[in-house]
Amino acid sequence: MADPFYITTAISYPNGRPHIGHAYEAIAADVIARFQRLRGRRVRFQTGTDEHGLKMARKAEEQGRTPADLADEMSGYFQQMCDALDVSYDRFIRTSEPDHHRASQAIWQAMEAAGDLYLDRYEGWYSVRDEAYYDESELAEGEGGEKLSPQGTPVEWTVEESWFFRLSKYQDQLLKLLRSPGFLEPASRRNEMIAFVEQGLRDLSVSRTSFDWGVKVPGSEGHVMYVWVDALTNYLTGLGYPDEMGDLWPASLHLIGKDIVRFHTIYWPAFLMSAKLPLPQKVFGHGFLLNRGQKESKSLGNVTDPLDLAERFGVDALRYFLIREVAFGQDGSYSPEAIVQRANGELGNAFGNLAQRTLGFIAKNLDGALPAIRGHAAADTELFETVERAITTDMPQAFEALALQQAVEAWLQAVFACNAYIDAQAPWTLRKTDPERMETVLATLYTCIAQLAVAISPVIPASSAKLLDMLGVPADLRNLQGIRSHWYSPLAESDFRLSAPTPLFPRLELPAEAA
Ligand code: ME8
Repeated sequence: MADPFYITTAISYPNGRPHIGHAYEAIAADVIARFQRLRGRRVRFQTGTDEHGLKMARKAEEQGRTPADLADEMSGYFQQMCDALDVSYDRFIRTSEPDHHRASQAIWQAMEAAGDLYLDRYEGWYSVRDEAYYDESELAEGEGGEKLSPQGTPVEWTVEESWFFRLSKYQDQLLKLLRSPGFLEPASRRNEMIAFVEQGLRDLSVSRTSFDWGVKVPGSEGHVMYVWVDALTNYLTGLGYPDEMGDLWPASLHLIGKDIVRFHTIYWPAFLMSAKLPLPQKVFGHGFLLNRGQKESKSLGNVTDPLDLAERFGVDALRYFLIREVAFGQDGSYSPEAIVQRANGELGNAFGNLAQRTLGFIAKNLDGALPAIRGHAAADTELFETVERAITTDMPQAFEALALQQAVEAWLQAVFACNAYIDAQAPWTLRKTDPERMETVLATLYTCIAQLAVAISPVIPASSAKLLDMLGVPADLRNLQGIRSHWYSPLAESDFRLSAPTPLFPRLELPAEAA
């Protein structure tokens, strides 16, 4: 049995409704989780909401409600988004849940037992938007002369009694970790983190006393944990920490956005080192998704609800677009036109039509009976080899390397090869001239289409399942092992009959305002 695979997304702040960046991260993680399941690995996939901290407390105050009430409402939208986008999580964690408070207090006590926590006074800059402390030297100046964090958010001067974590003690170990290949990807994000550690780490303020919306510090009246201490611990909570976590820890992959790499590759490993727990195998910082090249914001009035996009264009069209369009790790841009163009051109014309033509032809001319393979011509062998290479080598290698866009490109090349084959073999002509050859051509296409449907299922799960249902491929064959070779013959000999296919990817029209 291959190693189990534990994947997590960041947990989102439920201080508002989910935006396209949240959808992007959840979908990307889901594609990776589904690919690993397809490979036969035991997968655990966790996502959720990060409900504590000053940002949540202030937003609730602004709205005249309690933070718990705000979190309850908004967390529901995040979970609904995941469900609507076919995100196959095993646990949707909320950090307000009792088992999470218990886990956070346990890791705190482990860090305390290691001698890594001490009480002192914090004086410095804090950004509520980032929930982050910054050094004076990191700050920039805004247009009106005000101080801004490196992320461009406002900072406020904070003075409080606080617990501190001995981050400085872990400097050398962290440098070694950051330099080890594979821990932080893409590699382009490594230098910035290495430089940050090299300039010297200061101990980290890890509790607050000026508000109480958080996990209580054990044995320290009036202190709640700094929100990132509890937030990061969510990755352990979901596995049962502090009880036995089974074989899923350390996590195989923490998938996060580029703005929170520091928390995941410096603070988190240091907390784990202190608590004497194994370190995650990989942290991947994906890029940001922009709306026509611009950051979405209320003032620009370009905030898009991801569920509106899914409703307008279809869940699978949106999922396909996001994975296909953006080189994973880099920033990307989306627009209705770009979604429509990819969906119509690649899903509709290239793959959907291929399936439609082939299945329709079999339904009409062979009464739905699966054609028999009667000997191979060179063109058939060549197509089989092309598809096989895509689904057993190129796509898995790309998915493993988290080169998600390349995995889809490899798939698309194989789809194009099938289209070239159907045009060259012209089964509609063979029907009259050589019906036996026609059957072989259709059987070849049928096999390749089923294999390609399985291989792309992590990206477009619902359409893929619909197609595999139409093709009559049994559930136990819908994995990379199951469709390897010779799986077709028993099916062709069974009395399964294809029905006339229904369209998989209805043609999308551009919304009026964009056309
Ligand atoms: O950072 N494009 O929560 P969050 C792509 N609670 N990804 C984006 C994005 C965009 N435009 N905007 C945000 C937090 N993200 C913390 C995480 S983890 C223990 C705690 C990503 O709601 C962002 O990078 O601000 C992060 O990975 C995720 O969305 C949640 O962001």
